[in-house]
Amino acid sequence: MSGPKPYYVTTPIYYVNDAPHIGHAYTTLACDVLARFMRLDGHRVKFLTGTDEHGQKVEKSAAAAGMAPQDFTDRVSRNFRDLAAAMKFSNDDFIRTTEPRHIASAQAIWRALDAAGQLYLGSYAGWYSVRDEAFYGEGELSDGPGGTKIAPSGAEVDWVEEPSYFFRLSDWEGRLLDFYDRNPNFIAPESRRNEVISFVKGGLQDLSVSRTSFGWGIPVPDNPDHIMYVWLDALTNYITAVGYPDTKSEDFSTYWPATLHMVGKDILRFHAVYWPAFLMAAGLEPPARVFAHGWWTNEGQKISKSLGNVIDPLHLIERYGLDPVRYFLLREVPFGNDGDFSHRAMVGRMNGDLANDFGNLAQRVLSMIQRNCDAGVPAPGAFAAADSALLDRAGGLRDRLRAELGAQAFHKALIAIWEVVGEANRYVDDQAPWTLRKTDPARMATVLYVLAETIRRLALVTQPFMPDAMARLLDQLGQPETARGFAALDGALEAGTPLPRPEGVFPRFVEEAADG
Ligand code: ME8
Repeated sequence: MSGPKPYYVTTPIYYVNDAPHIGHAYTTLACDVLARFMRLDGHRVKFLTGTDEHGQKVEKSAAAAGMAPQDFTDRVSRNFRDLAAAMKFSNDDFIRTTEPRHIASAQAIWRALDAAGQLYLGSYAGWYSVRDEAFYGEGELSDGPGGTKIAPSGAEVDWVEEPSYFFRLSDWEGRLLDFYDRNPNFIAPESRRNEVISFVKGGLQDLSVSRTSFGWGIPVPDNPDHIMYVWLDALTNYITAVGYPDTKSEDFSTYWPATLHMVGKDILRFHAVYWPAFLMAAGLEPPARVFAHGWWTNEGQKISKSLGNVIDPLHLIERYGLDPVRYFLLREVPFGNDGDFSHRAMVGRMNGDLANDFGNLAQRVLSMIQRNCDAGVPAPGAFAAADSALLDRAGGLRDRLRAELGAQAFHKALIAIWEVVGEANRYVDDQAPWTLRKTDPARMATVLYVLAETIRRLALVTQPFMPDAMARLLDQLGQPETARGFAALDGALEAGTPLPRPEGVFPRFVEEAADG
């Protein structure tokens, strides 16, 4: 097929045991920016998110809420959909693991693994953490209070003994190492890749892939005493959404293998070890890349329900506005590292980078045009070196962003955009169009044209990060919907285009008003 490569990006599917918080919003936001960028850049895109609804943890949460599991998951899953709408996520699909399409797909991968001789019936005796929905070896645990055992994640584990099917994970050690070797970009960032490789080199045990001590899950085909282990069920969502088991379908052939699974560092092992092993064992290709990002804390503290410091993204949006929140989350912390949310840092970015740097640039240029150029794009004369230099820098952003976002370096992409914002602000000061108005109106028109065109280019490439503010800015530049894809970067503003009265797109955060 010709044209740019199709792009398939996925978020983890979130457990419906609890309300969505800033961590969930963060992962999906990162994927949303990539999906929007790739669409604007002309790719066919599939962006998937959803909810993980089976397993012991969800069963327990439903019981604690006094609800039947299906009613409970319906309710909590709805909260995740509402979050997606509030954050303006542009996902093309929202998958729930309780849907018939997924149950069929999970049972199909089970059958494929069985047919390939990868499953056998045995019994599991060992440690299990309900919070992590994970099995742990004795050697991974430490002692907790009151004789309890604690997993590396900090979760308590219980001793479990039950009949179980096993997946022959131990057979895949060599093939996984070989796969990592041949696909150096499969796991990012680099430090995480090294962790995964040393984990696999440490030896893999066969994995328990069914449970019998509770009932909330997908029945194992031909043996309904067992339900599928929730991680085998959940990981399969990524192929369900492209039509598995119909591997000949248009969607499957277009989008599988996925371009990118975005996950938090807590669940990298499942995505970078178990998932490619399941896929290869079922005769399917592993995804091209798994990126494990870092962890958010709140004002320096671990975010947890028991500390009562969970950050509700809806409250953030209400307080600061959606675009500043989207900007902050991806600008503040180098993507891949852990980060800290603080009110101070949020307001600093909002008032500094957004209101002062970008907002003022747009507002002063567009107001000058409004007042001095008959409320329309001025006609430029010949460009001086400084003019072409600025236009070239703004025009070069598309390639720069392709590279940075190809590596999921969101913060570097934003830094690159703000370098051009800074140059444009220096250019305004150097060229002093307010002085030219009296001394050389023709040159003033050129300078204002160069600035308006620079702002148009900045607005186009910033759309994936802040879609609302940039849509308003492009409105103020008289740009129709049809001129907002990256192909528009090959064109330029047309002199004489009428421009509406400008309005600020980045309000300042005023402390008193918020505390009242
Ligand atoms: O693990 N900082 O679901 P989950 C950053 N259902 N990201 C965070 C975060 C924080 N403090 N807290 C959560 C599951 N996240 C499984 C996934 S996929 C086939 C199944 C984000 O609801 C981060 O992306 O526990 C993390 O990996 C994910 O939420 C865990 O969500």
